[in-house]
Amino acid sequence: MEQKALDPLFIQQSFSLPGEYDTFEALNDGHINTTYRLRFRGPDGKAETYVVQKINLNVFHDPDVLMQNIVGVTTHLQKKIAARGGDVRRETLNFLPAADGKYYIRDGAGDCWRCYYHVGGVYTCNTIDSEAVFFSAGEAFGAFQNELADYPSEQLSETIPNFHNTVSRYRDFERAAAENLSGRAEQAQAEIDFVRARERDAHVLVDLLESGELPLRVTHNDTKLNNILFDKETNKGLCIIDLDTVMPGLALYDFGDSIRFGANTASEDEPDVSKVSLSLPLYEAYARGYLKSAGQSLTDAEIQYLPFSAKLMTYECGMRFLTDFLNGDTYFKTAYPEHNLVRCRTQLALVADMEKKAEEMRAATARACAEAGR
Ligand code: GN1
Ligand code: MG
Repeated sequence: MEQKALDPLFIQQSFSLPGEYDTFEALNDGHINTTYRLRFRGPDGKAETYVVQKINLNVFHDPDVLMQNIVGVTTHLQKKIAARGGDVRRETLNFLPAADGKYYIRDGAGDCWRCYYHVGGVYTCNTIDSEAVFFSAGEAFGAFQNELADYPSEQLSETIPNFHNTVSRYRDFERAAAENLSGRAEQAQAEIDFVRARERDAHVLVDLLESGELPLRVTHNDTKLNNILFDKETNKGLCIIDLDTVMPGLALYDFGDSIRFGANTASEDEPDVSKVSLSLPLYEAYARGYLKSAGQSLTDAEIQYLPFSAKLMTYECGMRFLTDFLNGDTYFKTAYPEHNLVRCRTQLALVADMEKKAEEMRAATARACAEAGR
């Protein structure tokens, strides 16, 4: 993927940012957008820092709709935070409008950029071993879901249609395997077989949603651990970021995806799959935190499928990495040719480990429920 650098002065002018340009640095966490931290210094020497992102138009085709969603959601959150006496500038993102009132700008090359105030005094993590911090991640995503429970979902557009529709994801995977555009299908035969052997799983939540047994809610849909800013002083989950995929969805997508990423004992692209496993203590810590915040609003059916959702979201993600590998790396940013296959392997190894630990996951969920009064 092409990496056009940010032009600080163009950004400054476009968003009317005060002060004198100081520094910028690239932040490399996400697989989709390109993110920078940009700093300006005022005449009094005081610095103001912003986060500037180039929107990936290959993934998000309509930046107007995307930013309407995000600003709608952050405005809603800002009101809630203010009403409970919280810190509006730190507990959610605050985007800046450009001169035309839109929350993004388009440069001469057709690229779109957005800008929000940087939140200070925080850290992010890609892996975690602290149960207390992961508990707090669960609390934070549960609280996020609660605060959006009354958001008018008809005002939200589907920024990526069928994003967590595992049946349509499976179809995309089979198409990629049949077309084999990259010519690499043979290299991934074991992974293709693994995904095919579990096709039935792909239907479970889709069917329950269709039959009305699971409710549609406003959900985040990308609840990776590194999408939470943790407060350096309190170690609490302070601010949820990466709001591109906030859409109507299942609570189970959010729970499952958090476990997929955060309760893995290895990172998402660990080449040594023997390091991959589900940490049961981390699973239980997250479930306790999530149920503490959101437990009262979940239905019995949602609670019943919590452990399954962790496996399903891991399966989905593995299938998406595999699909992209077969297609020739056209979706996720990759750093080397086998990157998507390596990522796929960690996900499928985690699925296999979760299958072995299904009973323990159920028992841990039951304990977390009892603690939350469910
Ligand atoms: C992408 O944008 P980022 O890196 O937080 C992807 C998620 C995947 C994730 C896997 C819009 O998330 O769906 O689960 O990579 N986001 C999009 O790490 O496709
Ligand atoms: Mg992200």
